[in-house]
Amino acid sequence: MSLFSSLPLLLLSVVAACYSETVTSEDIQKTCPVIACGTPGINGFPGKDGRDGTKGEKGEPGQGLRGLQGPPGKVGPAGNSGPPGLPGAKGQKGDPGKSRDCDCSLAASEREALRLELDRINKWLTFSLGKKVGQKIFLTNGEKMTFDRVKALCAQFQGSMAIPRNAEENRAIQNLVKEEALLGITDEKTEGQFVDLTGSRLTYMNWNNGEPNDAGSGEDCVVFLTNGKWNDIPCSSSFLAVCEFSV
Ligand SMILES: [Ca+2]
Ligand SMILES: [Ca+2]
Repeated sequence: MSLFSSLPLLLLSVVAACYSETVTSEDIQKTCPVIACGTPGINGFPGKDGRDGTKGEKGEPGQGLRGLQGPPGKVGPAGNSGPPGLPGAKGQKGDPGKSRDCDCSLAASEREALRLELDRINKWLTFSLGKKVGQKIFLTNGEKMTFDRVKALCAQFQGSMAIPRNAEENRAIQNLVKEEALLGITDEKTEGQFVDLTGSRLTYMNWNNGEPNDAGSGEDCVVFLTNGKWNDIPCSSSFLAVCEFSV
């Protein structure tokens, strides 16, 4: 039998029980309402679920096994430079050095030895290759070159193109060379006005007959002829290279 179909029967039983009690009607009015006086009823059905309560506090970590540690992360950016450190401890005293006087005396003896050696080499060169006149020596490498190349060659060896400044030097060159050689003389800047490589006008000249004639398309350089005379020629022509050096 279902609960709802048995409910009227239950109520009827309760009313009958109330009338069967041996109490007065006055007592009934005071103490016995119809249902309260009866036998306690059966508990009702459970109510609906209440609303969710407030969130509880975070629980303690669990007791499960921990996973393996992961790999290290990327290196972060470099930090700012720190303040300079404290000065280091003072070092030990060094060994005494050589005196300046001692070094100078050694250098002087070495310079004297070098000077003597250089004099000997100059004599050998003069004997075998060049011609010395006063404090000047003329040397040739035996090659034919243009004016510009001879000028550069002589400068490379701290010398300059040969220029006879007097008859003695002119004879020295004549004794040195056995073919036509270039001199360090030119009238490139002002036609007909021959100067040395510093631009100074010449005080000694030994031109061949009819020279300088600036023949053809122009002759602005000078060649030393085998007879000791000079002739102006084109600067593009190649002749024997002769340099002069101070000794
Ligand atoms: Ca000329
Ligand atoms: Ca000429």
